[in-house]
Amino acid sequence: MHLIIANKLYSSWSMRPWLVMRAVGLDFEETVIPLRQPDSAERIGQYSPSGKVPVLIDGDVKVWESLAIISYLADKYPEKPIWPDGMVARAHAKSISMEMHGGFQPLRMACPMNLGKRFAAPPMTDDLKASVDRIAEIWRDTRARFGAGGPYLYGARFTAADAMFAPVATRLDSYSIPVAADTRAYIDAIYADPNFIAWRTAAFAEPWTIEAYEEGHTVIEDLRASRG
Ligand SMILES: N[C@@H](CCC(=O)N[C@@H](CS)C(=O)NCC(=O)O)C(=O)O
Repeated sequence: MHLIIANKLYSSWSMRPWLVMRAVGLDFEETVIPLRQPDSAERIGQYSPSGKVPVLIDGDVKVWESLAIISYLADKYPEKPIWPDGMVARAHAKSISMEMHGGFQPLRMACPMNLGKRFAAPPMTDDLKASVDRIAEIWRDTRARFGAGGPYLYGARFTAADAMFAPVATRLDSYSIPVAADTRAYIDAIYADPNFIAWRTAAFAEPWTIEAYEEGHTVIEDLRASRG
């Protein structure tokens, strides 16, 4: 299988299926196409009918859209624990994953993923606060119902739902958004995940900085400079 993704520093949609594939130990080749380069659109277009990444190529099969890729992998490898065990937990995990995929625009617009910097908190508009409150509620409710056995949403195992929310967790941290202790604990679980650490280490090593994604935010710390 071949997963085509964009910058690990900035591309939250790319991170999601990559984390799932790593979490369940799938072998795959990856190609990183950096965004905002003169040939980015042409290179992505060679693989992706939507002109966006991630896209998964598996022989004759081409799957785009992050959640469709995860869904395809779960169909292809039913023995792999991509979703949590049990119909009820799986239905719940798919509900919150799809809510994430289609929602939280105020957070996504105000706080684009950037693993390399820590920024001052943006103005907390009503819309942004509603997004953050709903995310905290989802994590709290999911962990209370299903998470007793470990630090992830459904307990000891990192599932597709954790992959969908991983770049949400990093945004809350990157943009210094105040959160309750249980929300912080879940963010810390994502930062401690070995596959996430591998992704972030590779992100820090990337040569590209895209100013357009960084302007308008007050930098508190350049993590690539201090730890990269
Ligand atoms: N809904 C899509 C979103 C994909 C998306 O927006 N990808 C961005 C990178 S994170 C992209 O390919 N942008 C192309 C560009 O900016 O030229 C998914 O879930 O995969």
